[in-house]
Amino acid sequence: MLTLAIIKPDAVSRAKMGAVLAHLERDGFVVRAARLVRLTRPEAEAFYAVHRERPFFKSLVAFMTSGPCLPLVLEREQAVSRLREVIGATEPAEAAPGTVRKLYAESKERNAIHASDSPENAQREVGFFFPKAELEGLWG
Ligand code: FUP
Repeated sequence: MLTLAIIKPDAVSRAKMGAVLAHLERDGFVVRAARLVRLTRPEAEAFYAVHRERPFFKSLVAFMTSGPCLPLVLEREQAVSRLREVIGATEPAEAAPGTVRKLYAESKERNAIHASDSPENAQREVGFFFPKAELEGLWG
């Protein structure tokens, strides 16, 4: 099973990309695709379109376009639900000990990592960053 993660600009700029990736690999995730990208404003707005009406939307888009991030396609058994467990709560102060956000996030906005929250969203989000041809064979 596949899911989509993004190591966010705060973790990349603080040189925590390798540590976050190692954390995920230790938990059994295998990287099937990866790409260091700097999102444009329209791209970040489209990715987070579901939050368009929320008060934090503008700030979130500014943060997500502030520097490069690393979208990843990750494979593992129960990938979607397991990755959500491994990253921890959105607000790092509330995240369980040992989770990626508890270890590496700075705040609710600058929270180090994104993970798809359902298999349907995983498929949509993988397609957002990785052209179909690149993933041929991955979806089985
Ligand atoms: P999550 O699924 O844990 O990434 O959290 P949400 O989908 O609820 O929110 C998406 C992103 O919006 C979060 F990663 C960070 C940002 N956000 C804020 O900046 N402030 C908030 O109050 C809620 C979310």
